[in-house]
Amino acid sequence: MKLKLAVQKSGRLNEGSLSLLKACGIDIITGGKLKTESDNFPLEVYFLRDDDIPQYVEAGIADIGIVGENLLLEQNTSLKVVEQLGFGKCRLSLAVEKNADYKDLSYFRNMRIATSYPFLLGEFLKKNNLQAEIHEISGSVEIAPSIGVADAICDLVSSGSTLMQNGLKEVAVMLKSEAVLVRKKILAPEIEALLDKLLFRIRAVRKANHNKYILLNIPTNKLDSICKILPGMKSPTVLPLAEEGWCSVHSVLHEDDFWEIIEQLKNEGAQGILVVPIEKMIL
Ligand code: PRT
Ligand code: ZN
Repeated sequence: MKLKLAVQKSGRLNEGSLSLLKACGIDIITGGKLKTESDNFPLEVYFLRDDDIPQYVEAGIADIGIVGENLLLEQNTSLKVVEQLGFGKCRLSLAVEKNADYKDLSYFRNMRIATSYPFLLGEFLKKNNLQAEIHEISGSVEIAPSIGVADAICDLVSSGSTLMQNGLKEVAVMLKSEAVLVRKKILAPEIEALLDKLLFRIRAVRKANHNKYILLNIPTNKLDSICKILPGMKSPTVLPLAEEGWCSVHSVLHEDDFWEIIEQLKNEGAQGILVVPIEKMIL
């Protein structure tokens, strides 16, 4: 039995999905085919348009899939999100013409808003008690205001450069999104076990991406105060240096605390600080 995974064939989530598999030690042969399999993990991969992935998983043609949360919410499916994957990050935002006199959401009252996300936009307008005209278009939403078919847009934004190039400004963020792993509600026990195995690997990779291995030299008499600063997985590893009165301390830092902790370590007299990426982290 094989676990069947649907990923985007080409587009913004394709590379991230394939790199994730690679980081999990799963080799697959890619090359324009619609279906491929791994020779070192019981996995079959289907390459599809992102819009079709939720239906394929709901119908059980694939057991799991990788899609943007934005798409999942727009399609309003019953699929369960098993894991946030940390790539394909973007936001669904409302944007208006750069020179527009925008103050608050009431600006959108009775406006024509172009979007490929009519469901989410409709919900957002309802929640904010706004009546506006939703103009659904499937691509190049950002040119709608300049050609006069809409007054504003609701679209995905990541760097913001597309909005800028089209003379628009982002004025409200409706939701934040990233790629997620979704699953069919009920799976055969053997498939469920394969999914657990894959998830174990994905979590180890994701955890490693959020952490850094740190090595530093300190005067031995500073050991106590330095150990209080370093969280470590259990407690830091301490090794004596050839030079009398000095030791080397090894530990793991989370990216969120990283700069803060480095600062404190330097203030305590740490020297020769090395920071190294971690490939996998299994706790
Ligand atoms: O062919 P297929 O149907 O599979 O692909 P698609 O063209 O429908 O989707 P694709 O590849 O564009 O996007 C797939 C998913 O990537 C989306 O559903 C999001 O979850 C995620 N994602 C992340 C983005 C962006 N960032 C993004 N910036 N999807 C689209 N964009 C577009 C946006 O629509 C706008 O046109 O990029 C432009 C804005 O980018 P910036 O960087 O200029 O702000
Ligand atoms: Zn699509």
